[in-house]
Amino acid sequence: MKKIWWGVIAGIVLIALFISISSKPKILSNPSCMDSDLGKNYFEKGECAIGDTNASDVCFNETMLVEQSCEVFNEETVCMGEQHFCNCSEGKCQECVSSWNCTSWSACINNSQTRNCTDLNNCSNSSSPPALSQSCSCLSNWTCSDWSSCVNSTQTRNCTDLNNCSSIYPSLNQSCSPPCSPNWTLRNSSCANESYINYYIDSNNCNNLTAMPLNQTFVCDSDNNGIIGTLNEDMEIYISSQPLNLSKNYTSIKTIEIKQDDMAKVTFAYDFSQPLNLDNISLTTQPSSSSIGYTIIFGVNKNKTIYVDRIKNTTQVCAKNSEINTISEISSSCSGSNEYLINCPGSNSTISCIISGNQFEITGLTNSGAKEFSVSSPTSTTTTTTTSTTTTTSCISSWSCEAWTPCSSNQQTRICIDISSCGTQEGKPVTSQSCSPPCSPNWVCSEWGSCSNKNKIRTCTDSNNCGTQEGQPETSQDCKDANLLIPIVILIMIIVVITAIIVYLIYFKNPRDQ
Ligand SMILES: [Ca+2]
Ligand SMILES: [Ca+2]
Ligand SMILES: [Ca+2]
Repeated sequence: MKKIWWGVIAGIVLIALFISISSKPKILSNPSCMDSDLGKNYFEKGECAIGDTNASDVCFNETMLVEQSCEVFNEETVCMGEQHFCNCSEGKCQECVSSWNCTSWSACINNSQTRNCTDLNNCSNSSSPPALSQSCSCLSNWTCSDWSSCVNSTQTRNCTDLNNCSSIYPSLNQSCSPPCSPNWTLRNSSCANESYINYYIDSNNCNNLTAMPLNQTFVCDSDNNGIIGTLNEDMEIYISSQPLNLSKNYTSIKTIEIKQDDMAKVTFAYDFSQPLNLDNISLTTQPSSSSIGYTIIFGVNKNKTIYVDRIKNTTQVCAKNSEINTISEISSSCSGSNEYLINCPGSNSTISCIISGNQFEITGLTNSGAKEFSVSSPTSTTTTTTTSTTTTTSCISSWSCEAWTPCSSNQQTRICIDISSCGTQEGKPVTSQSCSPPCSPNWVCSEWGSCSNKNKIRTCTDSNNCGTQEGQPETSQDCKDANLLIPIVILIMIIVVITAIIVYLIYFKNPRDQ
């Protein structure tokens, strides 16, 4: 039995030996095959040698190594090459060296910045990348927009930190003042030396005078004598039959005569509640060489009487009832607008003419000029004569004024426009004057006095001293005589008693009689 067991064990050992021999690779430590780098060592250049032949590890190209090692082939040991892909150089695979490429550092936020790095050689065994974050200190670099326009006294702007430090922002709003617009307010100087000046102040005090309206000077009556301006040498002015005297104060309505060579040429009534502006008035009459007489009065827009010399001894005049400057403005045929041919004595429309000595006396004109009318009088003569007497042919202003405004702060104004639109302020009437507000009387009356001659009186005085009788209460009254009142009452009572007795007698006594 023991021998059988030994036989089985020996068989199993033999079978295992056979299997082990047949399955093991046939790499043998063949003394005739020598590999200097001891097998498949890709990172060392080796040389495989068998007898006289040898083969070195070589780079087939940059990416492929042919690695030599001793191998069994067809039961023979040979040097066999194997393809191995790697970064091949000098007969061996080179160690992979990472080539790190990093982005630039990010903006500094919270004193830290980062970057990304990639291995350009994409080494599988790549070393750890360079530092991907670092500490930093941020310096803001603010860029701000312009301030916005001023709204509700505030303006704003936007600011950006180019370094994105996001630290404390600069101020993004501020208080402001809106741009100043001058508000030109008219003022006028007080009247001095017969003139005053309209000037302007900026009530907004912008201190910007570029658009300030120009000052304007106007005439006025600073010495309150009722006269403005100076007397033309060609004119003699008589007021209430006395020569004009500038040291006098003229008030109320007066008759004014404008004379030439002691002969009245124009007369009119003038109310000196407005000063008479002599600078506005001009008088033109025919020169000595003229064959006809004429008179032109300018600047007196009032109902007036004009005197025209009778040189030709005719009995007709042509009057022109509109502002004229030269005699040539009256047509030679007396057929122009506002022209009236008048037989003297006689009248045409509202204009009348009489002959007084060697003058025509023409009444009813408001504006004005009149000339002796002669059919044969050549126009050329007239024209020639006018040029010798007329000093100006420029535009003549014709001022028309509205009513004064109510008195306010002791001032009142009015608007005056030049109907002729001459574009000049010359001769413009005053448009501002001092005034007193309308006075309201405040009547204070005493007690009624005792009756005298059936009349009683009291005194009432105006504490405001308005100088008017307006609204004054009655100051005298008939007396209702109190002594008469008692007898009248007694008489009425007697009549009532008598009537009562009569009624009693008729209605209460009669039944008893029946
Ligand atoms: Ca080798
Ligand atoms: Ca090798
Ligand atoms: Ca004066």
